[in-house]
Amino acid sequence: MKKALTLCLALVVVFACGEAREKELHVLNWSDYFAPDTITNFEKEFDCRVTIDYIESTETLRLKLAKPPSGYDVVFPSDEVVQVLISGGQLDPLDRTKIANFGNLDPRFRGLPFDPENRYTVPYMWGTTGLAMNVSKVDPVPDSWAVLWDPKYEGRVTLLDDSRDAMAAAMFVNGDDPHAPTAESIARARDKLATCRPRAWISSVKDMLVSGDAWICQAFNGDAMQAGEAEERAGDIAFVIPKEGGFTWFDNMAIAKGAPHPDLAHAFIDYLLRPEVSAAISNEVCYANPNLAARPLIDKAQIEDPTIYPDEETMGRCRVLVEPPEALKPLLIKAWAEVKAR
Ligand code: N2P
Repeated sequence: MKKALTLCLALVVVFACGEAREKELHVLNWSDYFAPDTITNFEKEFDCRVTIDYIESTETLRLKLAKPPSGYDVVFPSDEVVQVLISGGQLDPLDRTKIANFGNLDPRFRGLPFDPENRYTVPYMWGTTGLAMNVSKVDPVPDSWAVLWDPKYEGRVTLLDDSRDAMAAAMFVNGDDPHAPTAESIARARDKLATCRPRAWISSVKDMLVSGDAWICQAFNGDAMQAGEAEERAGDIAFVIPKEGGFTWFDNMAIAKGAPHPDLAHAFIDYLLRPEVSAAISNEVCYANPNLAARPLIDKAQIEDPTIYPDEETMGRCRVLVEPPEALKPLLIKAWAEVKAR
């Protein structure tokens, strides 16, 4: 009897600990990428605590997930890194029976080439990378990446803290193709970046644009829009895709390998796919939303805004930056380290 009691007690303790562990969720996401109540509502409904770490670049995400288990549950990788994470065993496959709201997604955004059966990833938001600027300070509105090197704006520009994006801007200015890098074009981009005097290498540019510290930023379209919505900057912020070209990207939700709280992780992804939750996020963060069921709830002004949903001509000038060939990766890493060390 005593033995049986002890066993029962032990089971209760194990069960309770398991439950307690399920009450936490560790998220790794880009900044300014949820609505103010997205997390608090989830915490209330699922009676749990969510902790969020923020990434500034795809490299940061790659590093944080490099040696599973990373301790993260839900992570938000961009298209370019998904295949590397899958083949490196850094993501756990999704259990789609736990993501009933997957069906809310626009079929056009399902099965994208980096995860053709959505075994590991579910689309979150998509957007473009171009130039955000404060038009009360920048005149005329530039149409080229070259403005980042204009001495008139020295110390007032920022570049993304991401080797691919920053090097790509330099490659465009050098007349090189960022979609087909070579050892020579990487060296030229490094030298070009070395002559740039940015205020900061930063990916979350909203605050610097709003405060007026930065006037021209290599930026994601939604971050520019968010800055333009701040009272201090109303009407001041423009976003352009330079004539040389910009970038399109698709961000995703995924579960990190060995995630400590897989059930809650699935519940979180499913929650983020609810039409009202998803629409509230894009209404706040101003990124294009692949959730078809959310569309009727998205502000009409957003749906009609070509900065968020670009027209065909603009989309034609934007391309997805794909992973560089393996052989060039060490060169890119070294070149970037040299740029940042200056
Ligand atoms: C959100 C940044 C979007 C991430 N602030 C770009 N992939």
